[in-house]
Amino acid sequence: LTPAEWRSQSIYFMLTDRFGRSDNSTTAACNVSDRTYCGGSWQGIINHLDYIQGMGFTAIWITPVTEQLPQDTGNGEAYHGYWQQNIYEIDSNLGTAADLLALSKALHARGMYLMVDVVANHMGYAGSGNSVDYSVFNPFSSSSYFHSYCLISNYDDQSNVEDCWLGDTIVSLPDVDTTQTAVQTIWYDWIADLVSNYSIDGLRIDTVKHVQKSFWPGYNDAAGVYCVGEIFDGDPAYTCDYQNYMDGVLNYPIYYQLLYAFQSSSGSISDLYNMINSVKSDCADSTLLGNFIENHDNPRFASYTSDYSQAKNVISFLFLSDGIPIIYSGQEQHYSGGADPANREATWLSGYSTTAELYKYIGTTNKIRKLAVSADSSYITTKNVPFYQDSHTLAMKKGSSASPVITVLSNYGSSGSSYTLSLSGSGYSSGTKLMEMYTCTSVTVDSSGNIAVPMTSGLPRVLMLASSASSMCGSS
Ligand code: ABC
Ligand code: CA
Repeated sequence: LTPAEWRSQSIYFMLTDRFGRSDNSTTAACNVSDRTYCGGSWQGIINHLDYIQGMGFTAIWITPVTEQLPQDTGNGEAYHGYWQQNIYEIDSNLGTAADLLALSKALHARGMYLMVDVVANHMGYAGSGNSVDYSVFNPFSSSSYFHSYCLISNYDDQSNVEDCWLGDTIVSLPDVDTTQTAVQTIWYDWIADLVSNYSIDGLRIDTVKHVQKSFWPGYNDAAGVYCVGEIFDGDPAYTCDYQNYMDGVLNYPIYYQLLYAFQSSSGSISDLYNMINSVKSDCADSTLLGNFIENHDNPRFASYTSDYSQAKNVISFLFLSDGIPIIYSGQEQHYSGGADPANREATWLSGYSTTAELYKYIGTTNKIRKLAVSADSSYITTKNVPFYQDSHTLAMKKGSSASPVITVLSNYGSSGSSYTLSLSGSGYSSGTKLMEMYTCTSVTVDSSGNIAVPMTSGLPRVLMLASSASSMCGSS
């Protein structure tokens, strides 16, 4: 799938080991602090595709599929998939090659897509950097394929970040010397084969900032599908530059400001407002970024605030601003685990409830976004414009200038009062009939061009042309 085709998708991300089990158990124990395999599998994902599609997702992103270090280390097992030793075999803890292929086919049969996480920066070894037995790796079975051992010690020094090793003295992440032509050839051939063998539609690329930039265009080309890179950094100037070397990047700059703005009613709306504009100007194309508020490396949103309205505001932002929305499995169940490994709860322990409040909210929000895409052919490529802010409220518009979708967010939380926000600056002319999509409330633009937005309980509001809204709200 091309970058242009990915723009309108929405992605559900899971650790394969933690989403669904082949036996469909909803009670099998998974003690996150053990950091061991809990029994999730590719077949388990196949078994629960209705649950994912029921929220409106059109794609899934799964953790790496390659064969991992086999030990139970002081840091646990390689259940997350980022400690590979043999890139030509798959992790048998997660299933067989036939199972992975079956997952790809099952998705395609539903018109859905498969994104796979891949690692080029390192392999994994149970032991300190001085003790590595390189013969366990396939390929790269000698130290000559690697940068010499040093742990990353200074994130402000880019050559230290690229040439030294991630990991610690318990599990080393031997750092592949990606500047060697022979290494580049191996990786480029490998990624082309992986994509073709499993009919993969997109890639999430791990540890992008730990590899020299010039490595990535060749990798992205060889993959031949949309690639979104992980650059774990909140500075838009730093992170966006990588979009000059691959199709898209995970939107860490927005992640932090979105979290800070909505984790409490005193969060800064203006910092988020400004960051929307910074990302738009620093990134080559903000509509190809991957938007998220949770992942397996950071504490869950609900660990910062248990408030459902604040959780809904960040979800609405992810879906209705520029970029591809990504929801991390368990977010729809309002899971609240803190830092790694607590944020890696098994989804099956929720019983896959489809009546959970955020499960339903995500479904509605996916519908609104799909409606916006189908009603306005320029919606998905037109850049989002923030146009109103006060200390608790942000309004933004996206789509054709004649009929943008307007999203109004607030950080008051569920105890927020009911009031009418007189919203100016939308660009809609007086008399235009709009529909508020979460409540199906009709609103007519007044004679001064203002919109009387009915706010309550800190909930998000989304307005679009009433004439486009009939499939969700009936005829107006
Ligand atoms: C293991 C244990 C954990 C233990 C940890 C020390 O070691 O399991 O319990 O706490 C995998 C596993 C992890 C495992 C690691 C290391 O391997 O999933 O459980 O942790 O063995 C990716 C993946 C991630 C994966 C790896 C490794 C990479 O998403 O799941 O981890 O393949 C760095 C990397 C980033 C990496 C992340 C975990 O570490 O750059 O690729 N993620 C700063 C740095 C970042 C750094 C980040 C976290 O800290 O700049 O580069 O990410 O360590 C903002 C700044 C940011 C700053 C943050 C903290 O603050 O703008 O730059 O990030 O304001
Ligand atoms: Ca490196």
